[in-house]
Parts: sequence; C-alpha cells; structure tokens
Amino acid sequence: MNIRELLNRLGVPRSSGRITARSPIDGSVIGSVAPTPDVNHAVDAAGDAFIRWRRVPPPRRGELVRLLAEELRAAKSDLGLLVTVETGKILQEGLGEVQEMIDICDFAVGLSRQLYGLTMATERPEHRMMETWHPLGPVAVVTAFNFPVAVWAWNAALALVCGNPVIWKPSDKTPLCALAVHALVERAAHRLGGIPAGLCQVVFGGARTAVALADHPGIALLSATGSTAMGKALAPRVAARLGRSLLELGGNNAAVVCPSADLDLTVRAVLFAAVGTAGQRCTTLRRLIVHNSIRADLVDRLKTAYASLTLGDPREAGTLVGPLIGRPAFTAMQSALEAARSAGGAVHGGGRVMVGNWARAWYAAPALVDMPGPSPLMATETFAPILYVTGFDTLDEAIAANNGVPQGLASSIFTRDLGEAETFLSAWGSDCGIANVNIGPSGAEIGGAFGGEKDTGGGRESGSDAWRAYMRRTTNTINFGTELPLAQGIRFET
Ligand code: UN1
Repeated sequence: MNIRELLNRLGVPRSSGRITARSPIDGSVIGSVAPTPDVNHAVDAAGDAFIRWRRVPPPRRGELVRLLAEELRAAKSDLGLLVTVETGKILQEGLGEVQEMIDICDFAVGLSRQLYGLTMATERPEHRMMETWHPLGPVAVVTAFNFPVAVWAWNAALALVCGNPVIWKPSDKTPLCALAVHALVERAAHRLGGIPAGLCQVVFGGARTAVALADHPGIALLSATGSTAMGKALAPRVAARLGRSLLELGGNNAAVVCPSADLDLTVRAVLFAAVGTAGQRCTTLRRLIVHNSIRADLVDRLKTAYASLTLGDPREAGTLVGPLIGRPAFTAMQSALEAARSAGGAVHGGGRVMVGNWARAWYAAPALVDMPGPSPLMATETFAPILYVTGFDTLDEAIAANNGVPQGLASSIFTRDLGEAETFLSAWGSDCGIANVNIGPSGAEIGGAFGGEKDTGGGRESGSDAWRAYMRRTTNTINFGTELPLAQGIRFET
C-alpha cells in the first residue's frame, strides 16, 4: 500500500521532523512531524479566536461542525484506513472510529440549537431568575494513540458549538491521523468562510508539550485522555492555577457472569470486549468474575472461542486481532503474564505471533488467565489483551470484586435475573461510570456521558449533558419591578 497516496487523498501535507510515525502492522516508518517548539503562539492565537468565536451564534458554530461531518462522511474509508495503518486496529474498528466522529458531530449540531439553562422560581416579587451558559475559553485536548481521532472529536465537536477554540495535542504515536483530521477541519472551515484563524490547531510533542498546556493560564479547560499516571501528572498543575480539567484515564473493567446468563451471548460479548482493539481500549474487558457453578463451562467455551480468532494484518477482512502498538506494550504484557503464573494463574495464549511475517511488529495471541483467586496484580491496567478469570459464590462478593480496584470506568453484568441486574446498577452496585447489562463494557455509543470514577479521573465526555464541562454558567437575577426586596428577607434601609 502506498501511504503517501492515502495521505494525499486526505490532504495531509508532506512534513518531517523528530516525531516518527510507524505502522504497528509491520513496524515501518510511515512519516514524521516536527514537535511544536512552544505552545505560547498557539494559545495566543486560540485566545484571539475566542474573542470572535464566542460572538458567533451557536447554530452558526454548529454549521462548521455540520460541514466537518460531511467531510468525514466523504473521507470515511480513507481516514478509517489511516487509523488502521497508524494504530494497528482492524479496519472495522478504524471505520467505526470515524463513524463515532460523525455521530458526535451530528449530536453537536443538534446541541448547537439547545445549550439549555434553567429558569428557577424566585422568592422575590417581580423578579426572574435564570441561568445562561457561555463559552469557556480555549480548550486543550490531549489524546492517546488508541483512539487517535474519535476522542478529539468528542471534545472538539462539543467545544466548538459551545464557543471555544481547540488546541489538540495528539499522541506522538499517531501524528498522521491528527494531520488528516486537521486537513478535513480546514476544508470545512474554508467552505463556511469567516472562521477565525487559530480556532482549531494541532501541536505536536511529548509530555513536555502536555505540561506546557496544563500550566498555561490561557487554557480554560484541559481535557486529557490517557493513563492514570499521565492524569496524575497533569491535573495538579491545572488545579494549581485553578484551571479546569476533564480527565479520561485508565480503566480496569470487569464483567460479572451470573448462573442465569445466556452463555452464547456472553461469550460473544466477552470476546469483542476482551480482544477487540487487541485489548488496547480504556474500556477493554480485563477481569471476568464468574459464578463458580458455570465457571468451568464458560472458561472452556472461551478457550474454544480464543482458539478460533484470526490474528494478523488488520487491513484484511476477517482479521479480528491486529498488532500491539509496539514493543513496550508486548513487554508489559509478558511481565503481567509472568506475574500471573507466579501467582498460580493458568495462562492460555499470550505469546508472540506473526514474527515470521514482520520481525519488527508486535503481535500477541490474546491471553486468558484462570486465576486461583483475586490477586493484587489484577488491580493494574496492562494495555494488552489479557483477561483474568476469577470465581464468586454470592452477588455481593462479585460486586465487591468488580469495585475492588483503583479504577472505575466500565462494568457489565450478564444475567437474566432482574434483581441481580438492578442490584448491579443500583447505588450499592457497580461503582463505575458505565454499568451495562448483557453487553460488554466497551464500545459505548456517543449519546451517553462517557467516563468513570476514582483513578479513571471523574470526567464525562461525549453525550448527555457532558457539554456543560465546556461552558461557564452564569446565574442571572432580573428585577422588573420598582421595589428592591432583598433575599432572605433582609431589611437594609436608611
Ligand atoms: C478509549 O479507549 O479511550 O466505549 C475510548 C468505547 C469507545 C471509546 C473508547 N467508544 O470503547
């Protein structure tokens, strides 16, 4: 495949620099970009753009996002392929990621005619009280390699209709996807006309660039997706200047499988959630908590299902598992499996494959690890396809296991019992931001608020009322009478 032709079709200009993009499919270099020397220029330009953009009526801002959705529709197959080439996720998932961008754009266009505030009853006669949502200011969006385009879109589509400029710092591993998306944004902006320069920008660089954005007082909101360690490094810096952050950090997602579960459906759901994206989603299923009465049966079925997985070139139809992003991911996976063996776990799969085809690429067979009991090693998120299986006898025990990790992103229960399902969803059930019944923890639609608690960072992005994080709220009290009654009945008269 000629990558340059693909990039040309997507309107990505030639570039070169210290940040090298490699395709995890075969380990080859597919391009490079230069790091942004400092972010001040970008933040200043975003500040200027904000002055103009906040005065544009929201539905007009929505028009830019609507045109972006059109560009994305037209470029879907090319951009989806680029996502596959740069991240190694299978083409179905690369295309799915672009669809997720289109969906959030459509959502944001509708939102651009809403952005509702409440009107509240006031205690004073001839007064009215209401709230108004206003644009917040420049938003910095730091994204990870595994969703190199969709996570930007969740943030940018909302931020733009809310009236904010966006500065994007993509992962150093996926700069070409960022350039391709930026080219589509520029095309949409050109078609609409009158868009302030600096409204949408991309900056490149590693942790130093992210830190510079976190520290900059011109960034009103830092939205960061990535590891918990990254979030813990950036959030205190934003907090130190009383800025806002929106964190989407690690997950360590579990599924509880109850005796009444439909095991055929469960196996299919587990497979997509545990081995999809080669285990490199923040929502990947990492822990399977199975009722002891069905555990042996389910593990057998899963072993059979794992054995039938097609691993290989993610561009080929039929492949379900592509490569890991690189060697460090493979090494981390092997260390976790070694620790699991030492803890008495029975490890099925997990070895390196395809090495004969591509010596510089890192393909791993997904691993199923039958654990003798809960182990501290299961408290860590290893960004690779490892599924630990443990047993339970009572639902309370299963919920405690689901919640007994530092992270709190996504969770599922498989059951046909209404009481079990509702208990899992209740206040004393799963403590995660996402709790599902009879579907796996990954693959959320954009319409819901996406995010999680505890070490996952507490942020909510995408649907529902997540837009509010990108706006500031003003409470307005209006006196349309001639008297000046004070709240709380206070008398203050000469
Ligand atoms: C991520 O891995 O950072 O729910 C996001 C999902 C996707 C998003 C994952 N819609 O799995």
